[in-house]
Amino acid sequence: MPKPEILITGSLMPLVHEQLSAAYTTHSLPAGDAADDVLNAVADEIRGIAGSPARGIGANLMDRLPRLEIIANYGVGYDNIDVPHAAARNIIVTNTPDVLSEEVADAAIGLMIMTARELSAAERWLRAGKWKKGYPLTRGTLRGKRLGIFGLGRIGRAIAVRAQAMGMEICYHNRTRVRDVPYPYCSSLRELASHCDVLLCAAPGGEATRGLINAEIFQALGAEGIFINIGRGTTVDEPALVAALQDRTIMAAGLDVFENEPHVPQELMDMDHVVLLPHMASASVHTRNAMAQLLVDNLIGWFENGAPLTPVAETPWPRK
Ligand code: A2R
Repeated sequence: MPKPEILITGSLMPLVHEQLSAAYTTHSLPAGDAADDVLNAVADEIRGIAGSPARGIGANLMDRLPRLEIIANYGVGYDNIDVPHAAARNIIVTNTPDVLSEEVADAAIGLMIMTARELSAAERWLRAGKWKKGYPLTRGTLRGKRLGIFGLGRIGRAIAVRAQAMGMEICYHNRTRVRDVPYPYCSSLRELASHCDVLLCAAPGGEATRGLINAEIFQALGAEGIFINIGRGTTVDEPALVAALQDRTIMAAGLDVFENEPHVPQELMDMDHVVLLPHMASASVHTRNAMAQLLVDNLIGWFENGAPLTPVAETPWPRK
């Protein structure tokens, strides 16, 4: 039997390249026009994709790969993939849940503290030699504050546990109420925003959440409110967020994700009451290796044992 041929759509952790090239025939998909040369040469043989989150995998690419069976995505979010199209073609999509939840939750808490207590602005102040002038007391605090989590899934729950240990009250909004948590449920995002002091987005991207966090939500969060996003930038109406920060509709924001990465609007760069991170919540060597290993194990599980480890809900295995 010839080895399965795998397309790698971007630069991934070294272990992915090492393990996949040891077990399979691999092909890297370059950026730009050079991609066509690779596809012209190998498209008919590709049975699996190791997917970089930085690259979209749309219907066009899938339909150039007639033997494609599985797309193993590097990341828990998979809004870079046209999953309905994959499902329609019986292509399995896998992601990397759980192995990053604690790391992302750590980063979310760090970002929340940085934002409320102005830690990065204070460090800039010190480095500018201004300590003697005394840094102003921060208006923001997490003492006595309520955290509203939009997306109480694996990551959201890990954040809630930490925030509760810090003395914060928790409330949340999902489409479906979670039965096994003690936190109050808000039946809409707007209700959540008006009920909390810190609104934290840990929901997935994609069409179902696009632009949901908009001017109305910032209005509901209010002038003492803080917005934190470690989910996806597309969930936010970014111009509305810029306006809400500029006119102080909300107090501050901490953002690890943006609508059009790696582009960050200059207006956000120019404001001191915003903390900006380069989509790095899961980005430790430890956790990225765990994610990379799960990606590889999904491909091995499929090609060696006929069962992926972590298929996404839209492409369940065994098939329904
Ligand atoms: O709505 P539900 O009951 O399916 O709850 C999910 C919630 N969620 C939403 N809530 C309100 N409106 C929506 N349109 C909506 N879509 C999803 O987000 C669930 O509680 C949560 C997602 O949790 P998990 O599926 O366990 O994902 P995980 O591992 O926590 O990662 C969340 C996201 C990733 O998709 C990446 O974008 C980012 O964090 O790294």
